[in-house]
Amino acid sequence: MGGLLHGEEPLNREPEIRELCSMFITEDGYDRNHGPLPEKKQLNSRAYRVRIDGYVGHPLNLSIAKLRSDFRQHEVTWALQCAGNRRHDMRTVVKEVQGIDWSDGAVMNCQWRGPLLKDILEKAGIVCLGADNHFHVAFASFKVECQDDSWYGASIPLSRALDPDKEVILALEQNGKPLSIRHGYPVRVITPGLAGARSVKWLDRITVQEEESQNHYMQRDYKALPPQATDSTSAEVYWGVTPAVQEMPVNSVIVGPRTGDEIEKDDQGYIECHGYALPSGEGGPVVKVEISTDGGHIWTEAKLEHHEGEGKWTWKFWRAKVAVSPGESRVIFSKATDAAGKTQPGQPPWNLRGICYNGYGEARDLTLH
Ligand SMILES: Nc1nc2c(c(=O)[nH]1)N[C@H]1C(S)=C(S)[C@@H](COP(=O)(O)O)O[C@H]1N2
Ligand SMILES: [Mo]
Repeated sequence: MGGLLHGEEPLNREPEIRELCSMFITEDGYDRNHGPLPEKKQLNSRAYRVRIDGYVGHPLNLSIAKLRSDFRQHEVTWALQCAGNRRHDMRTVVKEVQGIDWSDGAVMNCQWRGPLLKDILEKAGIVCLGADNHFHVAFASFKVECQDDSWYGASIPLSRALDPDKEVILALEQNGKPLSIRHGYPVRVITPGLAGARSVKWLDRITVQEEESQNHYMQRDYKALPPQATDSTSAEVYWGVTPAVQEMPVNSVIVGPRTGDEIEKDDQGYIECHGYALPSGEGGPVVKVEISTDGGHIWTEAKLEHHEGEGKWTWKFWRAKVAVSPGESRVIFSKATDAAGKTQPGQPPWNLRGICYNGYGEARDLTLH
């Protein structure tokens, strides 16, 4: 495990970006933890149970064996990302923020496999709540104490959980193998399109309820506060009125060259650049990536690579040859657009926690020979 270690306790790290992007299906994903990893003995897959309760006809306690054998297994490939991915750019391009200094590697494009949450809720006898209900499905893990709460939790709208097109699953496998402890063994929620914070690891309990999860990480973190919240004190009045982040925005990152690189042009005066792009939570796949070498005036379309298993939730690798005049302090921007027409803004509004940053992808301070 190389890469950029942001902290050992709790474990927070991201792979080196070029290594991360050397494969379409990510093997060594980033780690984001708000508390310690549970101990192996807490995760004995024979004793493990997931409780399903709340507004259901008959609460269930499902073993891992049952999750595997009593339900159809569904596979989805999704680029799971932390809402704090690219926080470094918001901090340096816009203004200082609070939080781990994630670069561009808090994302992993993996195959996830397990039963659909919808099938499990139906087995528990989801109570008829009417089409326009505003219920939520809350996920909780009580295995370890977190930094700002005694447990970890999140929720998603019930309507999303029941929509088969949203492919919300309880993942038992990642890339064809049982989950690793780091990524939630023996079972984690997988919520394609949403902030990674909603994909609760070491899942203990699923509750259908009227209100959102009341966990700290749902109520007082992972919210894009308005710019008027400039420090912890001024943020106080905004936590309760700002919606929790769910869908992630369309995004792109330049993986090569990187900020500060020195590069040589080819015989025709071009340089190669490449990177990844992510669709918005609602509108994948990415259908276009454009590159600008003049500060965002003229854009050149990049080539999109095709990979087996790509789809509406996956990332997209892109590659472009662009002309850049020789000299120092050169800047390249990237801009992605998805099938729904969602496109990256030059600079999104600043928010205190530096989440959901999706300003143009960028490589700055390039020296060109
Ligand atoms: N139980 C638990 N689940 C959790 C977290 C956590 O700290 N504890 N972190 C969340 C956040 S903020 C993210 S971005 C993802 C990270 O998943 P990973 O560590 O597998 O990359 O898990 C989510 N699920
Ligand atoms: Mo996260």
